[in-house]
Amino acid sequence: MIKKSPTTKQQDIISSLLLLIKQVKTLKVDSMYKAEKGTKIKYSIDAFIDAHWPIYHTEALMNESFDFSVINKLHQHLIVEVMDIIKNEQSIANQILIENNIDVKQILPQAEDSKLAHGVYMFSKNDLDIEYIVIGDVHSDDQSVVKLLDATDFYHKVATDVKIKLIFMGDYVDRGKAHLKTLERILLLKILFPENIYLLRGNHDGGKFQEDGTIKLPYRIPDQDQLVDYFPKYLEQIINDGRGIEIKLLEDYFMLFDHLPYIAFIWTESGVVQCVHGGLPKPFFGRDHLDFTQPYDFIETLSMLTCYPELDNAGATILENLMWSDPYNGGEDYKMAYKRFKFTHEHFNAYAEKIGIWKMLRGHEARAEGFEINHQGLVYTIFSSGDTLDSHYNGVDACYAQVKQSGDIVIHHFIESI
Ligand SMILES: [Mn+2]
Repeated sequence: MIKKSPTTKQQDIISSLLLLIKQVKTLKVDSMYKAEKGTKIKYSIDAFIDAHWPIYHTEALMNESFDFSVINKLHQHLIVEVMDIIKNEQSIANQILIENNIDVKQILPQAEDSKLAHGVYMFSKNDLDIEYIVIGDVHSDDQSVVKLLDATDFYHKVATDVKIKLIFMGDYVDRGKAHLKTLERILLLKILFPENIYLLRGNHDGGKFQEDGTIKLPYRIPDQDQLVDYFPKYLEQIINDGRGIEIKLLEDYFMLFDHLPYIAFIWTESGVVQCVHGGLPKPFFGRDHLDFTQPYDFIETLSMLTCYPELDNAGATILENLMWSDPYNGGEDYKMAYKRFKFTHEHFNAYAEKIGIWKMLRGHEARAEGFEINHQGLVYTIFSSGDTLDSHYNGVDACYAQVKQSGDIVIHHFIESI
C-alpha cells in the first residue's frame, strides 16, 4: 500500500470538496427523483464531513496520530469562499438607504432583498412566502446543527425550491466539543446554499493576535474551564504541538469573524423583526442622561447602529453592546456601568420606536426551556444547543424560531430527550 504524503491528502480533500459542490449543484437542478433529492444532498454532505472527522471531535485532539493538515487546507479554502460570498452580498442601494434613514419599516419594502450594507442584512418584503428559521447559539455543538437541519427539513426544502432561509445569530464556537467540525458544516452550508444560510456574529466569534504573539480573546475564560474548550486556545494548542495547523488558519478565522454581519431585519405583515446576538445599544450610550430626553436620541441613522465611533461608559462599542447585552427580567440590578448590561422594557420600547422595529430575536443566554420571552412578548431569547454528546448545555431543550410572513413567531424544539 502506498502511503500518501500530507500534500497529496491536502489536494485530495480540495478535489473532494469541489466534487461535492458539483454533486449538490447537479442534484439541485435535477428534475427527477424529487422526493429523494434532499436525502441524497444530505448524505453527500454528511459523508464528506464524516470522512475526515472522528464521531467525537475532541478525540481528534487526544489521538496523536490524527492528521490536522487536511483540515488546515480545507478550512483555509472554506474561509476564502465564504468571505467572497459575503463580499458579493453587499448592496450599494441598501447602503444609501441605511445611511440616510432611521426608520427601518419605511425602507425595508424597497431594500434589496437578502443583501448587506454596514453589517446589516435586509430581508425585504417579498411576494413569495419565505420561511425564516432563526437559530440561537450553537457553541461547537455540531450534532445539534445536524438535528436542526433534519427538523427543519432543510435539505428537502432547498432541493425542491421551497423558500427557506436560516439565520444563525452567532456564537458558533467555544464550550462544546466540536469547534472545527461545527464551523466546517456551517461554512460548507453557506457555500453550498448561499441564499438559504445567513451568519451573524456573536460575542464568542472573535479574538486577535497581539504584537507579542499572544491571543486577546473578547471574553474571559472562567478559572474552572479547560482552555481547549475555547476555540482559539484549542487551535493554538494544535499549532504549538506541530500537528499540521498553521497559525494562518487562526488568523483567517479571526478575520472571518471580524467580517460577519451583526443585524438582520426581517419584514413581516405585523412589523419588522430584528435578529441580533445580544440585544440593544446601551441606553444614552453611557453619557449624561441630561443630554437626551430619550435613551436612543443619539442614534440618527440606521448605519450608526454598526458604525458609531464613540465608546460607552464601560469602554465598549455599540457593536459590543449588540453582542453582549441582555433583557432585564427582574432580580439583579441593570449593571448599566458594565459591558454586559441589561435593558428594560422601556429601553426596548424607546429603541423599537426610534428605529421602527416590532420584535427582537436574540440568543446569548442559555435557558432550560431553550427559549424565554421578555418585555411583554417583544423580545425572544433562542438557544440552539442542548442534550447531545457535542453539547456543553445538557439539560437545555434546544430550539429554533420560525418567523412567518404574517409575523407569527413559532418556537420549535428539535432534540428528543434521551
Ligand atoms: Mn453569547
